Amino acid sequence: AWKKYAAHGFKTKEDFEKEVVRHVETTLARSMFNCDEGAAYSAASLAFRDRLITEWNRTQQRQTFSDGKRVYYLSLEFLMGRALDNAMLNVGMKDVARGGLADLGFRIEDIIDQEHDAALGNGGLGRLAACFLDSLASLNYPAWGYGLRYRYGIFKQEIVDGYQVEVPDYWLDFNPWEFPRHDVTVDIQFYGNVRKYQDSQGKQQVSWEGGEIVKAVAFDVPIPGFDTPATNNLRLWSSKAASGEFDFQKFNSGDYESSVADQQRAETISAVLYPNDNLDRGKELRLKQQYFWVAASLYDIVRRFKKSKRAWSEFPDQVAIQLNDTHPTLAVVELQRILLDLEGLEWDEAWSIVSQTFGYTNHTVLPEALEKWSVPLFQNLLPRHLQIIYEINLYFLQTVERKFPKERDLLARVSIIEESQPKMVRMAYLAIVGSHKVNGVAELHSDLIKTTIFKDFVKIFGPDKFTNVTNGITPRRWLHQANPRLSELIASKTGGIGFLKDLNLLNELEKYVDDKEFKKEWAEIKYANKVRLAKHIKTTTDVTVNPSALFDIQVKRIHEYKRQQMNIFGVIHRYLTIKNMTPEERKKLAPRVSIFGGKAAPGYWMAKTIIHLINNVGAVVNKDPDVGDLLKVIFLEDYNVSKAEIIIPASDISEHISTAGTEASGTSNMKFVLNGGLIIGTCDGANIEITREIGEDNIFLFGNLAEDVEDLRHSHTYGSHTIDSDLAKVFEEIKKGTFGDAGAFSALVGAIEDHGDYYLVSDDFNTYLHTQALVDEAYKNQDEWISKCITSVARMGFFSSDRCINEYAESIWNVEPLAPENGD
Ligand code: 26Q
Repeated sequence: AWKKYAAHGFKTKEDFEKEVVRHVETTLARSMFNCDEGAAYSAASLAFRDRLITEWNRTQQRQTFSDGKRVYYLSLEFLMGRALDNAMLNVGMKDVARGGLADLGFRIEDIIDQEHDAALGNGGLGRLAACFLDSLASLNYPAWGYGLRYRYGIFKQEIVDGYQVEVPDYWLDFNPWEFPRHDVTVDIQFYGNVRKYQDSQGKQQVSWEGGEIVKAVAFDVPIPGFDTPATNNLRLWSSKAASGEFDFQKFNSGDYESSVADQQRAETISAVLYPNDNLDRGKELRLKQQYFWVAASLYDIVRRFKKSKRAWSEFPDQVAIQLNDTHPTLAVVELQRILLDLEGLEWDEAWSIVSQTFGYTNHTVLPEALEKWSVPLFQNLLPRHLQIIYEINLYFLQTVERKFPKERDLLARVSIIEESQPKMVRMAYLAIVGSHKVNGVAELHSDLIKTTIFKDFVKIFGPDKFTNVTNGITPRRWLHQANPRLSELIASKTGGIGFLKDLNLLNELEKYVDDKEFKKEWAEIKYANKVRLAKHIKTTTDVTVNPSALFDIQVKRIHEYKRQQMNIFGVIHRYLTIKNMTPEERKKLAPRVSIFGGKAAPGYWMAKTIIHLINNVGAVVNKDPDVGDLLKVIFLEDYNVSKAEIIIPASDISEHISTAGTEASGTSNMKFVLNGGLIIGTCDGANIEITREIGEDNIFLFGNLAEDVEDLRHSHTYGSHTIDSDLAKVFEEIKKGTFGDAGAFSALVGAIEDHGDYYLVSDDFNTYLHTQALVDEAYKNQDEWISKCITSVARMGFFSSDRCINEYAESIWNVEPLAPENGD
């Protein structure tokens, strides 16, 4: 199958070279004599892009002619990372390109490295959307992604004197992977008012009038599937002033500046990705972004449906729309508005179509992350939508009342409108009422939402509306692309690269758990990956680390619930222990490199304090001659997708240590294990299912369970809260000023000592240290350690995003793959 599609790619490296030269000399208008790596990257990308276009068009045609159901994945975030390497591997032409580039005097790695990440997301939720696109295309599903084309993605993080500094990520200078569709535009309305009137037939009509119009312009990004010609589309909307908006009156009367200001105001909508993850702050511009994107996407989806000339009742048979968290929930209201106000359907008929079309995925139980919008803000920006929400709520509450008469408290609890001051629209409740399925992203999380935040809705709708789809990751990027040598070794033992499409084939590796030669190669690859990361650490931080040391990595967004603070307190404890040892005792210790990475939301002061502490501890530890190689502490600047591809394959152990019940799933846990690293973690999110799959001997679990968290918190507040004695010693050292001005860290320590230790750092600290000691011991027996790694990788098949997407397709979307025809 691999070779079958080669005809659509380049036949030889000479073919490819020719295309690169052509693009350098014509598209880029440069001469080959001054073709630098940047130009070579652009030309190579254009050459691959050209190859994708044919299949992209054929895929769209195939979808149109087959006239079947399509899936639309609505996400405000798509954390795509780099495209060139991925395109080369998915098309299966990387070796050809390597040869061609070499002939032109370039190393392919250097060319790949020129690309700026497409960083249109914060973290897990955005990267999940990107993995899903890869699986949807690779499995031949007729699917579209819809998102926003931010001019600025997630900020670039710089570390200055130990502090995080945010720098704008301007990434669109030249992006060969997007196609502007200046002919695909939608006018989007905001503000204005609602008028009700009787039409000539005496029918009640509603019209939304006045306000302002902003134009949405489509930009399309091809999504190549792996080992299939199927190439799907990711459509990103960009905002600009509607033509009428550019006010010629003002312009002619000399008020040039204010007409330019109007222009800029329109462009502001798609200007910047909000850098908060797991935190809701009701900013009007964010709501504008949501409506702008949702309205443009629905217009597009409805337009496509209408071309088929089917009855509206068939809409849910043709269209499945998945809401990635509550961010696109306005789509529910917008579709109801289209059917009601514009298409003239009756309420009940429209609502039945709407609620059969949508599915809603929840990604969090954290109360501060649950989206709410103030009613006055809504009223001003989207007056008609607010009316429709009130009506949806009225009908919903009436059915609840009928089913559970006398339960007045229940009505107040489940109302989409929170009766607060000001009143608030609860987006998660709206999403539940407007969808036919609601899913969590790991078993524990899906159980938790049913028993806590959405408990009342399970009672109202019954348990079948709520389901679980455990997250997954694409093995193409997170194994084949990030860890080519390991992928090659696995291919050599499992009968080729088939495992990249059927990850359960990894099972074959269990045969080699005791194979000396295989284990030697395995260890060599891990070591080489660590050398590669050590080099990166040296060039970016100027710290020399020993690749033979145990690499202990925690990379993810910085959040108190993810407990990077517990990790760094543990590191301080290790440092103090080393300082108190005799030279003989030190010789018995396993050298360790503690590596951190991740961005803090710019307004999240406590998270920034954690980064500051990590850097200050590093500054002290890394230059202490008593410690030497035994401990190094590294904070890697600007963690992103392309850096993850270097970092993850180099881990011996990684940390997934959230307070039990707080991390919905986690997905980097899966990436680390798939790359032959072990994990230390709590019984939270997907860690639990990872344990079930790989076996509890192959994971270092510790800490209190989710079911006990509530009682522990209660006892902190109403009982006596004594701090773990080892943690108390760590705090003493911080307070002495060993790691710089103690005042800088008083809030971090105070949150645990004086303010209830909401995330249970002290409760879990002792077992965390104890478990880290077990890790040290286990690492000393390399032979057994490697066996654990191999066994774990062999059992990771379940965590492919292909499995995950097939589950969505079957249990939520009811869509089938559309295989390319023979000879296609
Ligand atoms: C909400 C309102 C206003 C502004 C921003 C937001 C916002 C933005 C991003 C809220 C949440 C997010 C992102 C959440 C997220 O990344 N959640 C993670 O999703 C992963 C994929 O399911 C899970 O693995 C993680 O456990 C979960 O934390």
